[in-house]
Amino acid sequence: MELFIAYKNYSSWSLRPWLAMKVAGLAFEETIFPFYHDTSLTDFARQEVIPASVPILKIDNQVVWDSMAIMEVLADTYPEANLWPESKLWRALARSASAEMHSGFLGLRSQFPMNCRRQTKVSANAESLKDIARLADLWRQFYQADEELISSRSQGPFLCGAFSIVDAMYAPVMWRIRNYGLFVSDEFEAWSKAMYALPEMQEWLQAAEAEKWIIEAYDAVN
Ligand SMILES: N[C@@H](CCC(=O)N[C@@H](CS)C(=O)NCC(=O)O)C(=O)O
Repeated sequence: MELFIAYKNYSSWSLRPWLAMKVAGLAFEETIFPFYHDTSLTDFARQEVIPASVPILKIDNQVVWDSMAIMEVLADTYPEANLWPESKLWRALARSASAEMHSGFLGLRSQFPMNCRRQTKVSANAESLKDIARLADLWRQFYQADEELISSRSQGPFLCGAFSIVDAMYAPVMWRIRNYGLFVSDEFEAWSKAMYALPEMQEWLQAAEAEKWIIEAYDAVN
C-alpha cells in the first residue's frame, strides 16, 4: 500500500488519511509530491488520469483519490482496524461531522492555512468566527451527547471515545486553532491536547519541522 501526500507542514488533506493509517497501525509506504516546487504530482495525475490533488492511495493495484474515499476504502479493507466507531449511532454522528468538514468550514480553512511549525497570533475574521462557533456546537454534541449515545460510547478522549476517522478529519483544525492562538471551547481544548499528544501527531510534526520547502504566502499569514 502506498500513500501519496504533499508537504507535512502545510498539506492538511494529506495529514488526514496519513494519521488515520498510522494510528490504526496499517503499514504503508509514503511518497511526497511537493507540488509548489516540482511537477511530480501533475505528472503522476496525468499518468493515472486523476485530479492533480493529494492525498492518493495505491492499494491492490487500484488508485483511490480524495481523503474521504481513501479512508472509506481503508475502513472497508481493514474492518479490524475500527476506523469508524463500532456503534451505529456514533458512526452516523462521526460520518456527519466528517462530511461537514470535507465540504465546509471554508472560512477557517481559507483564513488559516495549516502550518504545523509556525505559531503566531491572528484574529479570526467574521467567517472564521462563525466556523469556530460551529466547532464549539459540534464538540458539545460529541461530548455532551444524550444518554442513549453516551451508553454506547467507547473509551478514550477522542470525539467518539476511541480514535476514529472523524478525529483524523479534524486533525488539521487542531493545528489551526492551536497555532494561530484561537480558542473554541474547553471541550475542544481537551480533545486538542489528546490529539497533540498522539505519538503519530508528534511524528508528523517532527517531519514537518525537518522539511526544507517553504510556501511564503502561508508563512506570511497575519
Ligand atoms: N477534497 C480533496 C482536497 C484535496 C486537496 O485540496 N489537496 C491539496 C493539498 S492539501 C492539493 O493537492 N492541491 C494541489 C494543487 O493545489 O495543485 C480531498 O479531500 O482529498
